[in-house]
Amino acid sequence: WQEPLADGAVILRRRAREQADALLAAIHDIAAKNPFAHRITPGGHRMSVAMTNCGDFGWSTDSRGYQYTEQDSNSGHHWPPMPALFRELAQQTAHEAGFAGFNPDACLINRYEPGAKLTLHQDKDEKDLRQPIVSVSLGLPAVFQFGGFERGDATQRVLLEHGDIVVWGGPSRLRYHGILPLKPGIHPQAGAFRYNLTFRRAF
Ligand code: MD3
Ligand code: FE
Repeated sequence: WQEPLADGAVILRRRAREQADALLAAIHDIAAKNPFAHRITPGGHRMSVAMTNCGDFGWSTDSRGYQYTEQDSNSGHHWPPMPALFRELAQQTAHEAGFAGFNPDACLINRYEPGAKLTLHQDKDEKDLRQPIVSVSLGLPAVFQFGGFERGDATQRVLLEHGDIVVWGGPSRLRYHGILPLKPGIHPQAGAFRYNLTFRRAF
C-alpha cells in the first residue's frame, strides 16, 4: 500500500505494523541505557519532543548548535548499537521506495507526549543530502505538515499513524516539515505516546 506524497517522497502505510511490538521493545531497551531527554535548542528553548538515539551517531542539540555525536552528552556513554531489526527495516523500505543501497549510521528516536510538536524545519545536518531519510511512526497518530523549500511556502497535512513508514529522498529531502501538537490518547501498544524513528546517513 504505497503512495507517492511528493516528488521523491513515498508513504508505505502500515508497513511496520507487524514489527511494531518488537520495535517498541527495542526502543524501551535503548531508552533504559540512554534515556529520552528534552534538549535545549541554541535559542534556549526546551524541546517538547523528548529524544534519544541508536547507531554509530546520534543527533542532538544544545547551546552550541545541532550536531551528530558518537556519545550521549547526558549519560557520557556511546549510543547503543542500531538493532538489526531497525537496520533491516530501514534498508528494505528505502529499497522498496527506490533508494537501493541505503545504509543508515544514525537513528534518532523522537517521543511525543500530548501537546508536543515539531515546528517547521529542514533536515540538513547530514553530509550527503542525496541519501534519503526513512521515518517510522508508532503509537498515537499525529498530523504531519510538509511544505516547500522555503519556510513560508504553503503546507500540506498528512495523518501519520501507527506503523506508517515514509521515505524522503530526491527533491523532497529538503522540504520544510513539522508535526502539529499531539492530541492526548492511549494507544494499546504504545500507551500515551507517539514514537518516531528516523533513519539517516549522517556522515
Ligand atoms: C521530510 N521528525 O526528526 S518524520 C525529524 O515525526 C522529524 O518525528 C518528524 O522531522 C517526526 O527531523 C517527522 C518525517 C520526516 C522526517 C525527515 C524528513 C519527514 C522529512 C526529512 C526531509 C523531509
Ligand atoms: Fe525533520
